[in-house]
Amino acid sequence: HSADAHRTDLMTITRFVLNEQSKHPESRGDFTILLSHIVLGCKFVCSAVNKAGLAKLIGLAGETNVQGEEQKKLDVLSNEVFIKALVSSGRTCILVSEEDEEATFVEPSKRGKYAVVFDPLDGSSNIDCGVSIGTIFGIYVLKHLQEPTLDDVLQPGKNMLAAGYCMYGSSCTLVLSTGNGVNGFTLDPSLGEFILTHPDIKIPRKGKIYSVNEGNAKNWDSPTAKYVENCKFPKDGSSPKSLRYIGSMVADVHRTLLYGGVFLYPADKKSPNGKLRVLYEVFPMSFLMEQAGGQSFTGKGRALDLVPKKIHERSPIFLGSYDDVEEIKGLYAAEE
Ligand code: AHM
Ligand code: MG
Repeated sequence: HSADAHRTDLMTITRFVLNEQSKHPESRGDFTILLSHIVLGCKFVCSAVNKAGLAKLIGLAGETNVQGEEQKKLDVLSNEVFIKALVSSGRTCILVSEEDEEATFVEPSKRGKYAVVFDPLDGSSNIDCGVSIGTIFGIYVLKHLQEPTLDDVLQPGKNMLAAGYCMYGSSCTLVLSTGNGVNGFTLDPSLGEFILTHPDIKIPRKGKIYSVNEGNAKNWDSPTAKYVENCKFPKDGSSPKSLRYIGSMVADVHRTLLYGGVFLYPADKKSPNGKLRVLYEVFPMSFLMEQAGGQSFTGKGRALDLVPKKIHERSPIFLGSYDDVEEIKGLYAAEE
């Protein structure tokens, strides 16, 4: 591809997914329609996040607006936008959002075959200081179209059809896998389109970065403590790893995917299941990691093998470069 071809022959996310889906003769465009509704949600949230700092200054956000109406918090607003976009796609039957205690069952007249699990605005504690935040999503397809039940989403992550995230950072980046590798798209604000900018992302086999909230070290289990000690004081003569921790999963995982290394949110004595949620945080990110050639481990086994019993269940997670996660698995195995 010449630079000029890139400039005039734009691979939008819709075109990319249509191309991919056309390889499946049974595909009738349903997935492309679903995805375009997710993309709409991401564009909306991106624009709202970009205006968040300014809106505060001119009184659009905060407690009340100029009309004296209560303003919705950005995470609540993002959730509403995604729920409405997904329902109106006519392609979904069950929605699980971090923001809602209960799953949403779509009314029969608007029902389709996909179940979507998502965190509409992850890392929202970072909004007020302008740090990158994101949306995470995973998609299951229901085999039978009878009355959907919660069991239809309480499935292992390896059954997901697709997963992705959108990061609202210095640019707005959407990373997607439909089970055939990982591709990254960047929003061109002047076109309002996501353009393929990171084709076929592969995570480096070994990385130089570890990413963890070290403030929890006092309560870590011994394999986690040993691993982080090895990162800082390697015993094999290699250089110590760098520590990078944003505290925003999408941003920390995005960096890990591109630069390599590991991201961990382990169990600790206070939270024996870690912090991150299985369905809409651990699964989608693990799906992407595996599709990019990395691994994802819970401390007990492959993350995508987990079978959640509740929609908001949590799990410890260690994900990233293949060799680095292999080392963590070795430390847990030695413990047994
Ligand atoms: P949230 O869903 O309440 O935003 O919490 C999830 C976030 C992740 O983005 C991030 O990886 C993690 O919490 C950071 O947690 P901590 O502040 O304990 O390090
Ligand atoms: Mg979250």
